[in-house]
Amino acid sequence: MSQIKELIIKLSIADDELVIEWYDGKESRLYSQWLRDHCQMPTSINTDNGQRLFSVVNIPKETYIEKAYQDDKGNVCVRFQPENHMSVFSQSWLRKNCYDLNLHFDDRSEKQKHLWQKDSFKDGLPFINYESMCNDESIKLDALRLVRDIGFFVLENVPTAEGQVLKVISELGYTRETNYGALFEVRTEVNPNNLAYTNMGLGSHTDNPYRDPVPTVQLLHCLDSSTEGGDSVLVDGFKAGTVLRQESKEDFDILTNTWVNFRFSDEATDLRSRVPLIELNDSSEIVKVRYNNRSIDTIKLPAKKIRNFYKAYRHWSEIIEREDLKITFKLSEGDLILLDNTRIMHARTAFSKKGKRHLQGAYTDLDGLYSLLNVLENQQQNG
Ligand code: NM2
Ligand code: OGA
Ligand code: ZN
Repeated sequence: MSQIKELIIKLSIADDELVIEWYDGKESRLYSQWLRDHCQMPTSINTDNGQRLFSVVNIPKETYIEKAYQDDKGNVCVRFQPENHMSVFSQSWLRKNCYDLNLHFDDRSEKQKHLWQKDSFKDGLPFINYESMCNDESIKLDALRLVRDIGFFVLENVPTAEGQVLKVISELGYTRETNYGALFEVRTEVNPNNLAYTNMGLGSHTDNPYRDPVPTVQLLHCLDSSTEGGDSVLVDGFKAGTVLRQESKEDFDILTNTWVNFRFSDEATDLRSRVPLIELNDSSEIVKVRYNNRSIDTIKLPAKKIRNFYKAYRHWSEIIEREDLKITFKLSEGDLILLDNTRIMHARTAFSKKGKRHLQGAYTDLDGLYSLLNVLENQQQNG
């Protein structure tokens, strides 16, 4: 505790801020209303679950800090008027949470990722052994970190039994059921409602952009693979987005600012969405990409925008098919690929009618996977 006591060198009040001089020379200036809003006392938060018991409108507008000092344990005591409310903050809480030294980072942003291209995998693909992942939490953590950092992994030795893809999801999160079912069979069908169910090649795409919200994780488990062709292709859509931005900021801006419609319909379904092909966060960083030439709806833009849109759209389509961005491999029986469908585009090459190719697919969502990743990382940090 004596270590914690030394975090703060000096406390003072300046206008509407609490000024903290930290042990390492850094300074924080914390706005009085922020500090009152983040009060950690049992009258302000439920101390069991950390949830706040009041709303910002309950804080008087004229709130000011009357007094601030450290008690004999080093805690920072702040008296707010006109409420006459005393808040006690630990020094470590203040250091971890003060907004001027700790901006929130966006774990979905391009900035937090290891962007990749073909030559990034010279030493092989990120494989994880299925049994090890199920039996060892540190391997599960490795797998989830791969999803966060590079956007995919390949599970090896998943038993080639029906429905295993749902078992894999139950290890990591929750199944996202759709009109295609909890699980769907990817193999050649007669009268398919989707070109995925033919032997045609499929260009690089993200799945289900016509659904809002989109399923954010896709799994494909290979049960049979004896055709010629039918190779799998992956592209890092965030990397592709950065290439587009470098080559033409104008094209990039058009795709982030223009919302387009996607649609999927069959007898029982009519799904529609309206979304940008490249989505940015509030710091203009890429957080989602979408592309699916098979299911983009009629493009209806103001006439004066159509030419420039087509220039940008063609540029984007051309980049995501570049050989130097693509990795190509053939799934073997028992392999299962899991990918971040907001980032990684996938494709497959056409395959022969001779032989058998059968994948079982399913969707889950990133929120469940990231939640488990956070829990496992917290556990690792706490001991
Ligand atoms: N399937 C395989 O998003 C798409 O339409 C791609 C999806 C039919 C569930 C295919
Ligand atoms: C899909 C798809 C790829 C494949 O089903 O969404 O893209 O390898 N399939 O068949
Ligand atoms: Zn697909």
